[in-house]
Amino acid sequence: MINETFVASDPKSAYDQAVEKYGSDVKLVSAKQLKYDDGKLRCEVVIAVPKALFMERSFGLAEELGSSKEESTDAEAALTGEIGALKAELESMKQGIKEEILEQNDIASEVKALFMKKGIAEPWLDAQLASLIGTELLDDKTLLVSYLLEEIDEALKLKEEDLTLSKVMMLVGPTGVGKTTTIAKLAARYAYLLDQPYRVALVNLDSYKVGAVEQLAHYAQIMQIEHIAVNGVEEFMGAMQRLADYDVVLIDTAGMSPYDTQKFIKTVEYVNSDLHRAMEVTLVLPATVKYEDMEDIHKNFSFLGLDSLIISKFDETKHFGTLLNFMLLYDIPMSYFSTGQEVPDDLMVASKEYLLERFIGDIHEG
Ligand SMILES: Nc1nc2c(ncn2[C@@H]2O[C@H](COP(=O)(O)OP(=O)(O)OP(=O)(O)O)[C@@H](O)[C@H]2O)c(=O)[nH]1
Ligand SMILES: [Mg+2]
Repeated sequence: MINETFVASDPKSAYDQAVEKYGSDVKLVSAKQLKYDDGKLRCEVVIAVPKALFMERSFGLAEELGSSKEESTDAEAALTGEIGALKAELESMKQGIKEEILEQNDIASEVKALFMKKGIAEPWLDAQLASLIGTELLDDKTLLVSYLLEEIDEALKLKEEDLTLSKVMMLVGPTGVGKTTTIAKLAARYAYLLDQPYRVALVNLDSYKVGAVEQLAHYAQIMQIEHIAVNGVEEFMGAMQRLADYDVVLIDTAGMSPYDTQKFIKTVEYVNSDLHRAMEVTLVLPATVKYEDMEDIHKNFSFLGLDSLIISKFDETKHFGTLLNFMLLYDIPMSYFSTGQEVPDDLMVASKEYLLERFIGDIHEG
């Protein structure tokens, strides 16, 4: 394997460069932030790739050695370029015609406006409506609304709770979204509330917030379960070794604003440490998430390799469109919903019906 370093202003962008060059199977070795000679902070992300792939993508060697294709001539290249331009022009004309048809259709316009008002993004709606041109769905409002709801239902993914496997779950997310409270609820669920009791331990990686250790330790004490606060990757690996026999290990992390590069880099180190156990990284996202923040949250947290989504603060809003939008765009399966402040009661296994019922209620209110 060869290590290659990518540099950008934030870790996700540096990682994206690596993915663009090598595809999504790149192995992340490390990520750190450095002050360069020009005084600017930059992130260096190191990835490992097989030597042959490195040679091919960096120097085109494999192609040179293995290819017997003749070089295309200038004339061929010009022709290919022209055909490409024509195709693009045709595509844009087709797009224009579709937009016009939809704009002239009152039912499509009305339903689109309704879904947009409830938080569903325009590009997703446009794509759905364009695929319906020429069908009777565009002539009937009720049918069209049902169709779009079905499409949303189909696009939502669930992460089923598997009670047969032991699990390590790390909860990450913006500040104050309910990570620690949800960990306490999950701990109670696994330790006491299921048919069979599981051996549960809590690990705290939040060395930033004053009182963070005490907050989790307090829950651990009430529930009489193991609790370890660690600082640094070495200590984390040691703790995980000590907890090797536990069925469920829940890891709490520091809340991070999408602009907290230092904390992200630290968390990447934890995520990539060699635990000898699969770890599920779960983003805790509040149902109240703002549309403007969604993209930044996804951009930064997806860098940690998100396996699932816990939706918190379900009780704090009646409007779920923005949240649905997040899932339509980013395709991360939902595992649990947090529906209030009460530990352990206000937690439920994620349910499409529960979420969609609320969204439909909101749609019917107009
Ligand atoms: N209404 C409501 N409040 C919640 C929910 N989950 C957590 N909270 C409250 O949100 C506040 C923050 O919860 P924490 O669990 O400390 O959040 P956190 O993500 O661990 O916060 P940081 O560690 O500071 O990033 C507390 O007052 C919780 O009681 C929920 O589902 N609904
Ligand atoms: Mg916390």
